[in-house]
Amino acid sequence: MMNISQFLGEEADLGPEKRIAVLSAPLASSVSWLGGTELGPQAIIDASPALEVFDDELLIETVRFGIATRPVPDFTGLTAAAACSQIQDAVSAELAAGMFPVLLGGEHTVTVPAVQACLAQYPDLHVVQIDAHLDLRDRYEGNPNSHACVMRRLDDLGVPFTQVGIRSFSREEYELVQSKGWKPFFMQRLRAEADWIEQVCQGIKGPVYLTCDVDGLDPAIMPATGTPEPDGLTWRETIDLMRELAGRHRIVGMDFVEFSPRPGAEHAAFVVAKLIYRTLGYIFR
Ligand SMILES: [Mn+2]
Repeated sequence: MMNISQFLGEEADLGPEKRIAVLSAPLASSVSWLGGTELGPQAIIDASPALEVFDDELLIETVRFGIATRPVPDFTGLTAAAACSQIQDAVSAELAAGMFPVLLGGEHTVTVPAVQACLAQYPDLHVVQIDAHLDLRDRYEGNPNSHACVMRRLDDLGVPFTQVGIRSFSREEYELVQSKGWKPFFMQRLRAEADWIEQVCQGIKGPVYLTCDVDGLDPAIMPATGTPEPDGLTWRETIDLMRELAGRHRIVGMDFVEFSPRPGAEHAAFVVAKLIYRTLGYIFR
């Protein structure tokens, strides 16, 4: 345990009956360019008390649904596999207790054990991925468990998924998508098809696990990530998607990954905290 601070600070006490568990997964073993994701969870938690608990769109105090924050684990000295096993156990325990898990990364690799935990409870799970990247490499720098391979690993598990905000990928990834007949929501497509949110929702059958790589958002609002790709999702596009998804599908768990705090870009941690809070509002209202 490194820090006992909680999401929303003292105001979390406004919801004494806890239904939501904020879990931290400060894993950063396969970073490609700019590091710091191991500091992501604490930075998001630290920014969150600055949020207004009365949601300005929903006009409710989402905090009253009960948000518990688990201590940030220390993964120092653990292999990525050992950390992932811990994450899977932690998410499984929350699900077994009837809690809604919100996982804070850490690098995107942490999604795999979280999805494995959810799959055990929801075999017809569908993953919705917000991301600048396809993350469909079989290996990256020789590592099959790199953050750049996370969706490939989910495909290995047989989980269907929908990819949104994509604007960076290798030829091999693109050819895989073509050969499988997948239809990612590339940014190009998203900007050309006004009904893209409707299309995302129509393509989903079972309960949803939402994985949000913060680099899916535009670097103007989200500069604090390893690979800030231009032309990302705006705040409005992101929350429009969250609102519709939560309104039409049962979201059973979610993560927010690849956030790495940057000096001079303190607003970015606040953006993630608000996105989490708003999305929880859409889910629990
Ligand atoms: Mn990404």
